Amino acid sequence: MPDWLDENAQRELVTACRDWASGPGRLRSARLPNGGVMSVRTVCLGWHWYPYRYSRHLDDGDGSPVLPFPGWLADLGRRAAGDALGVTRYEPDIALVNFYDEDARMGMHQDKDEASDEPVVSFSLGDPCVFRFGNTEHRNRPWTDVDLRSGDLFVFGGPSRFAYHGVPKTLPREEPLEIGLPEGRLNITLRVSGF
Ligand code: MD3
Ligand code: FE
Repeated sequence: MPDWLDENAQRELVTACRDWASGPGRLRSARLPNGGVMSVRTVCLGWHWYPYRYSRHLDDGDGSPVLPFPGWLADLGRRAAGDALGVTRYEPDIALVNFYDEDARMGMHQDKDEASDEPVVSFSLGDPCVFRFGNTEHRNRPWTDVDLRSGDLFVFGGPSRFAYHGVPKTLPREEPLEIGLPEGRLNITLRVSGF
């Protein structure tokens, strides 16, 4: 849903992301099982997240607390799921906040760490990107490339919930944004843990 978040809502989310990212939780570059390091930096609410599992403690041992998942964010997610899918019940309890600088990418993957098949709600802020929406069988074609822009809402329910997806690149801004994010892209996804 293009432009689902108005400029004020975008600015408020950016401010919240800055608080989550700069407080005791902070943004981290997750280490991949193959030894690589993700170019995207992430902070998680509700749980800590490692690729690819949720945890109550971080093994870099800096003692960061699990950040609370705020009620207002669940309310926003419920409105989003309602507008996109017509559902009235939606109780997300995990948020993954991803920050992309201009060189960051996310490889094709499925989101299978949650013990629930409830939809994933995604908000995009800042720089546009190419979002690659694949299939449920494997990480290869067929896929559809979609540009996501600041303010866009995307809800992935039903069979799409377990589709492979990724972000092959971010794009330069087409117009200046007055949302308090001078560069880069933020994506916030809301999930139901099922834990
Ligand atoms: C489709 N994030 O955090 S958001 C992720 O833009 C992730 O940061 C990307 O993939 C980003 O796991 C894409 C859109 C998204 C999120 C979850 C999905 C698409 C999805 C789960 C299932 C299918
Ligand atoms: Fe994902």
